Amino acid sequence: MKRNFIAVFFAVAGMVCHAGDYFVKEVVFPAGADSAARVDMASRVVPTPRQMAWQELELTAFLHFGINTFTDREWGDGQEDPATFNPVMADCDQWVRTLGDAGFKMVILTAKHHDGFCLWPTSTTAHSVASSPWSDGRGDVVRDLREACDRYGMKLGLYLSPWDRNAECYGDSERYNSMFVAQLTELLSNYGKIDEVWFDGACGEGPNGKKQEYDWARFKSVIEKLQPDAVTAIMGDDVRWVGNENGTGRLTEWSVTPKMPGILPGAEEYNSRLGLNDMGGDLGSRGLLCKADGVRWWPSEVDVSIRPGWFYHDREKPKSLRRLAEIYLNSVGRNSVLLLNVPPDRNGLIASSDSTRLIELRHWLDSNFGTSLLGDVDLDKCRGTLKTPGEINCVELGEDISKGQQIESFDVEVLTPDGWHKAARGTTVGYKRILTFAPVEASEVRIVVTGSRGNVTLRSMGAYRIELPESEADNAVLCLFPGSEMKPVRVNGSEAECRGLEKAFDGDASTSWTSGQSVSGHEIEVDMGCEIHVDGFVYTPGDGGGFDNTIFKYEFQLSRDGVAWTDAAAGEFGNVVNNPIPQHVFLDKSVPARYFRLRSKATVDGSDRITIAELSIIEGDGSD
Ligand code: FUL
Repeated sequence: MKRNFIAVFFAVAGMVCHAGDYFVKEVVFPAGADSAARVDMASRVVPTPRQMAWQELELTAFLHFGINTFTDREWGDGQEDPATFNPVMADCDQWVRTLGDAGFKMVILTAKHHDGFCLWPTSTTAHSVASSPWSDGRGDVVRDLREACDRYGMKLGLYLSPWDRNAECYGDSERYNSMFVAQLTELLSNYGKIDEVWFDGACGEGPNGKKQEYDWARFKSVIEKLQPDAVTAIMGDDVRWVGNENGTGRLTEWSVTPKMPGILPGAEEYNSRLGLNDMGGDLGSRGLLCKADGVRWWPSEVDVSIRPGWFYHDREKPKSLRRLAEIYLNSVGRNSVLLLNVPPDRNGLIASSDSTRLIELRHWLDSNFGTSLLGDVDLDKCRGTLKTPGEINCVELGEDISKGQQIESFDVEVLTPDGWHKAARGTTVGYKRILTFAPVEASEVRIVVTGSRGNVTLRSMGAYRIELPESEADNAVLCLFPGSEMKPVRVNGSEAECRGLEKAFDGDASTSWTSGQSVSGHEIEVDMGCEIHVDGFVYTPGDGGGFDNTIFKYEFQLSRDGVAWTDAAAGEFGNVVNNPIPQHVFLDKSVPARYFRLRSKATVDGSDRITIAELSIIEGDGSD
């Protein structure tokens, strides 16, 4: 590999250093660089010390806690009464102890979510814990968590939502940016060492449709000044969102990517020119390098909740151990850091069902990955000998990323009693890659690198015989009224428009119905054929959710006779765009009805069509 290429590089987004043969964090390709030069330069991009420290954490935890915990919502609208917030038994020690015992190395608290309610007594707004009855208005969740982290040797990160649905000045860009900087300054000055600052990408309109223009450069400089060791995530340039909220990393995951962080000027235009988006499958191939202006070390973080929603909801249950084990393999095992959300409940405690699940996860990790079956390992030769010949079904590999990310493809070969046998094939490795395969009797394992950008240096190699936990259902079973009994009556007042709507009731989320066009919203009216007690409904967006025709604002009406209607619920499917799980809406009380109407008042992308994969009615027994 060429090592004598003199690169011309410059800062796109602040500091860039050149350490010997390496480019720390980023490099811009010189004009006219050919593909070999680009690949060579990309292979010499390495993480900053703070990115390296972050990557080594592997397991980090999110704590979504706030007003939504008490209002049972995912996105508050900022109109909530601070009096609602009263976690009478709040115990940050319990949070940190639970997560520490499970092996998590950092916790990130939602100091302020989109509803604008601050979990610390800020001087910037009255919409905070200081106006709540909790601890007579003298409580401070950030302080309590800081102290607990210090007691248990846990790192602390903070989520501060740029989108603020409470701030009166939101949308008045200058004024709000100053308020946000003041909030950031309080958090980064008064609570000790902060290791990650998490800015969400969600951004809505301010009052009267005003668009808030964030001053990302100013926010970044506050962080650099007050917490220079903190990585900045998502709307930051140290840590990249993996692109989904379901716990799945890419099979091919390049930490070196041409994708430009959204906080940089011109990022949107540049990324779309290169066909790069958060959810894209390819963020780092050679083909992309050839089109790019440069690349940066911007590794992936997989954020996912232990429960269906981000905030605690009584009716939801934690994911099964099987699912969590898969999430580990698909995140940490795919060159990402896992950020697992464990939301405290209304008492201010991590629910026992969740802490039990976390302990199970720890046991599963220890018993499956605690000790490698390899004895002698020669990392230079990429091979290892089993302490005792036996069955294996998993290999774990790591590159020494202080020398960049090199491997593009590799085979895992094992020496069986019948000779060498190819057990698995992979693409990228990066900091850590875990591959599983059918159990095979082995005495030696070797990695055959079939494609690389530069010289490969392995950091670790292990072999295991892992056992995935038994599959079990993830969620509480709700009583859903049979879809086969649903008779569509009208769509937007027309019987003809009901065509195909049965796909929304067929119990198969892989089939969906899409409406015709209508700029004034949509209304679906359905006859269930008999009167039942309706407790709520479940909307499953079409094909993976995302932006396509997904309903955002809804109204739900019920009727006993199809003539007189009552308003049963109205609201928005908060966060449906990022987390397109089935959206459960529970009514305040059970309502007897035979007919229902679902109205879409707005879609997430402004589309004039709606798509429904499934629409179900939650049937109650008449008791509230
Ligand atoms: C999303 C937010 O909108 C969710 O509410 C949650 O905080 C998640 C981690 O990020 O984009």
